[in-house]
Amino acid sequence: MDPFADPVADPFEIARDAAAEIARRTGVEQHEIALVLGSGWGGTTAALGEIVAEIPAHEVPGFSKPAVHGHGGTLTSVRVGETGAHALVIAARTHFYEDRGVRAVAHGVRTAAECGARTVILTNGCGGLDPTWSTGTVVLISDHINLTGASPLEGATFVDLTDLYSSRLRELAHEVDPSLPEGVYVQFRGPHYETPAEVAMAGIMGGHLVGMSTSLEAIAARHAGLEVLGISLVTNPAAGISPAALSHEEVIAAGQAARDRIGTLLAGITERIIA
Ligand code: 8IG
Repeated sequence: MDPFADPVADPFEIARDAAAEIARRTGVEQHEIALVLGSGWGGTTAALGEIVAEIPAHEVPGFSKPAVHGHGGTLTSVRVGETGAHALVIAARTHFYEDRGVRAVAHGVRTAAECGARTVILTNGCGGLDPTWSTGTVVLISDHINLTGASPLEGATFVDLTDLYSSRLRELAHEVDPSLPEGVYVQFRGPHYETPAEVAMAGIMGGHLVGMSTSLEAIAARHAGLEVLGISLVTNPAAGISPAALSHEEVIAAGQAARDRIGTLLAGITERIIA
């Protein structure tokens, strides 16, 4: 039974239950940072450090079995590099298009906050609008345009989204790799990819990346008091940017080809943030 199917259940209480279960199963009292791994990023966990415990996500309140091939379905506690700090790696994202509602979409970052995290790194695979961004290009998210028409927040919850994608954390990421470009992420509902006309619209609006995640989670994370870093892996040129059709297989292959490089990058950034 999906706890988010009950309209009177408190989503923040479900996040507290999830955090308690994670602490019990991992033996780790506090996870100082959380990472949400999107398409293409699934192979990067081991690069972050020593794996302390790996939990099937559906055994933790509010998380479900993965809906998509290439999305892991695990929650992993990692001791980061040579530090004593722990990262919670969430390879169990719920997308808005899965129709479990915004509470399920926000659950990962709310659980991270309840686990003691101060920072969340949101990663994704996405389409790129810049034709010079070849498959495998990593882009720091500087801002977003949320085209889902939804919010993870309910009622009169007014949250400031200025500097949502922390300029401080982007500077730290640039210390690890000064060459990383930045771009505006445009979240569509999906699950279909865009038409070329929609991609052209995203560009006119000021977007550089198109995807189906991250924006709603970033809003929920800010509301939960987390500092947010967003990192995109361009797994395909957005529709109409290249003459080729889009496929999910292409996305998975791009992630596999980039695995070691993006694992090293993610580990470097995570250590820099914790230090
Ligand atoms: I991976 O081109 C991946 N996810 N909306 N568009 C959208 N989502 C994506 C894309 C893309 N590539």
